[in-house]
Amino acid sequence: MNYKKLEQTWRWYGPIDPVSLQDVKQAGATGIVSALHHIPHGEIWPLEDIRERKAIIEAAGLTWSVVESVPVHESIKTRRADAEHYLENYRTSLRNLSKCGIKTVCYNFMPVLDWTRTQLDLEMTDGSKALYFNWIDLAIFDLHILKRENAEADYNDSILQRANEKFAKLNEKELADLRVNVLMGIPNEKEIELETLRASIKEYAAIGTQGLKENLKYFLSSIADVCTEEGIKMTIHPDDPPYPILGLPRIASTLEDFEYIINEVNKPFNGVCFCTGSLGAGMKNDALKIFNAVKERVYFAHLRNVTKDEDGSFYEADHLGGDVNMYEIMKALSEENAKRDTSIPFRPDHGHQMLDDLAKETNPGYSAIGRLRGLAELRGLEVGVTGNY
Ligand code: DNO
Repeated sequence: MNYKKLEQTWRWYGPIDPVSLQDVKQAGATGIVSALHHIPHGEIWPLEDIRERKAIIEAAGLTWSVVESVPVHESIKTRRADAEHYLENYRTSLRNLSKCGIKTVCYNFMPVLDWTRTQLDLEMTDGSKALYFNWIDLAIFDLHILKRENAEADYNDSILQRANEKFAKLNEKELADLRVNVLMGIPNEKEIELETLRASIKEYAAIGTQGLKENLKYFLSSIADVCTEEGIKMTIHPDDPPYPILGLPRIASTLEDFEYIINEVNKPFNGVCFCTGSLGAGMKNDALKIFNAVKERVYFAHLRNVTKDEDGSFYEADHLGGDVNMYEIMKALSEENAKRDTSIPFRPDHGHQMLDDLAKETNPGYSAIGRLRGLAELRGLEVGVTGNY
């Protein structure tokens, strides 16, 4: 096979990121994944702001390869009366990005919350720290902090019992930390308030899973012409974790979900951000099988790993450890990449907080050294898999 190299990218939160562009270069990435986090969700991304960010990235000798994310406003996901206004704004933001030559966009369609974890500093045996999702802690949040009606019905007896036992021993600080961790969003973006979450849960209960699927279809159909004209590729990020939590519907979690998404709006612009960590957290998900089903539409990849326990709780493992067989994924991704005109960008998604970063202020999952390790391992794996030195 005539292999070519994947594009090595790195998520950068912009000038406020404690990791500098020079750090990124030293890690060996060439592409940047970035977003305008200072623009409130739903507002138009102005041309000047896009140009400014692009100039900063290029001045460092790097390329702005992917936007992650142009957030989809809640009014679109729930298709409220003002959805059309936000769709028009979204199309304008896409046109502005295209004018600057940025053509790959990541987004998600998760209700209210982006990724969810219950702990951000689970200590590994080597002393590094990882992000953690634990069902018992989620149940404590749900029952005792959020106090959601009928929440008990969503947990099995064993989880409920352990949650109640653990709750009885938690102090105020531990409870406050749990609340912050679950509600935490993207660095420098607005945090979700408990009251907003409660109201959203009600709103989404009325919409349901099928309703949310229809709303995604509506969103994709509404941006299809702009994306096709401008040559923009949209990539939907899987739900993280890939199952319903807190009574909220999920629609981008399984093989069937992705087949639905692609088949319902079957046009080349409608693509997938293949995230091994998010998909790998699903007990029934086979990441390789999902990749093979959607590979022609994979325009961006997040490579990371998870280790699950029998409850389905998981921690973020080393990139080449955990439940996802990264060797198989890298092989399949490299084979798909060989067929493309332009390389598929991937980024080492998350990393452990380790070495000097343990003493630094870092964005959860996005410290420098853990990702540097991840990228180095993945880059080596790619050379090993392809023989393309
Ligand atoms: C977490 C990320 C997500 C992702 C968005 C994409 O670390 O993978 O926040 O960027 O869900 O829209």
